Amino acid sequence: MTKSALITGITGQDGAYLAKFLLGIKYKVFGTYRRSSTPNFWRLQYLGIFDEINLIPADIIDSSSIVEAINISQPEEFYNLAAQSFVGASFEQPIGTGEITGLGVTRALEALRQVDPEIRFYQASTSELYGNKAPFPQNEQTAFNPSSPYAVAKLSGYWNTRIYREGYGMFACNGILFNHESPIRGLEFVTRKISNIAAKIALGLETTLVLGNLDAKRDWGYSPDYVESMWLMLQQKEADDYVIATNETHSVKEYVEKTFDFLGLDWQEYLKVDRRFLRPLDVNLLQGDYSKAEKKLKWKPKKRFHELVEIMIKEEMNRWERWQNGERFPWDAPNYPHEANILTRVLRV
Ligand code: NAP
Ligand code: F7E
Repeated sequence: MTKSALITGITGQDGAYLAKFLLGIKYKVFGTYRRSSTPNFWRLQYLGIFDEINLIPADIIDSSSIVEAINISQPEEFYNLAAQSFVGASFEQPIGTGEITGLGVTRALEALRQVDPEIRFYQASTSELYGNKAPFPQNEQTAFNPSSPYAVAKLSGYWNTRIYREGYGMFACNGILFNHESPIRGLEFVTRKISNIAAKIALGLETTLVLGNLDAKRDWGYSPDYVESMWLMLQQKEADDYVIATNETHSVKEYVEKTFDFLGLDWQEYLKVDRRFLRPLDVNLLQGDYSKAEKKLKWKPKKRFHELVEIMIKEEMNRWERWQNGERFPWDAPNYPHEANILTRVLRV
């Protein structure tokens, strides 16, 4: 029998890859999208699945629209990927982030509890919960110490997911996912920012890459690998929480070096550091331990750091070259403002 899944956040990186994965295993896929003045479906188009998705207008800050989306789709599985997901922006919009990324989860869980508590629920939790000063590698037992308004909002989502599981017996899982990237990652995140600007530098379209904290270390994986773990969690006998990671950690500086090495360029000639990209508080070191997922879900990452860097820069070079040759296709970069024109906060001396 065909299964149905409802994905909030289908227009984002993971939502698009998860939809592609589920369609590949013959699911009927429903996805919610927010009304905006300009269409925002480029990722679904880029992956060639736009026409196969059943779209439902809904906003995670509006409970009634979530209830309606559940009633329309009648899914077996509900994947809650909707979030204000950029840590940097959570310092600029801490209240909005709490509404969407934190209370949004409560709205989704409460809608499911009231409409059909048998629907299985996946919550997109995050390694940002560990914050600073955590021992490493981090696993499901490591204490949380959130270090941003984003992480605080996600902590509320994490606990409510557990509360609805333990209190109401709902099948609700947290995937504690470490950073995962891809060529359809948002341009504000550091990996995509580096590969996009580096490709432009290589093609003479840009002169400088401007970054903030180069010493931060992250456990970076590949988004298409990670969305499979979301599905696996919802296929188990019992609901549980899982760390999804690569067990490797690398600094932002290493990411820059590897990218420029690939292009045969000396990164030191192009990189500048500007404090406008420093966060009021940053997480210094994240490194996951995915042993539980490997043991119980039989999941492990297929792509490693070096392969990820290569996939990202190759795709960006390919796109800019196609663009220079006059080809037009669904893609965000040509419409993205120069970051020098984005004023995020007053910098006090
Ligand atoms: P993303 O590309 O930023 O996508 C976020 C999605 O949420 C977009 O579809 C966005 O819609 C939607 N959204 C935002 N506000 C909403 C609202 N008020 N109502 C309904 N939808 C809303 O993020 P991602 O990288 O795919 O991540 C997916 C989820 O995993 C997020 O919850 C994120 O916090 C979490 N996570 C990500 C990572 C990672 O490294 N990627 C790691 C751990 C956890 P629009 O397109 O309209 O903006
Ligand atoms: O930053 C440093 C920055 O914005 C990574 C989200 O998906 O993963 C993501 O959060 C590091 C930070 O991702 C720049 O300070 C230096 O230390 O790519 P990012 P993130 O904050 O780790 C987690 C797991 C999530 O859950 C989130 O949703 O890179 N960094 N210079 C910079 N970061 C950015 N964005 N831009 C810079 O210029």
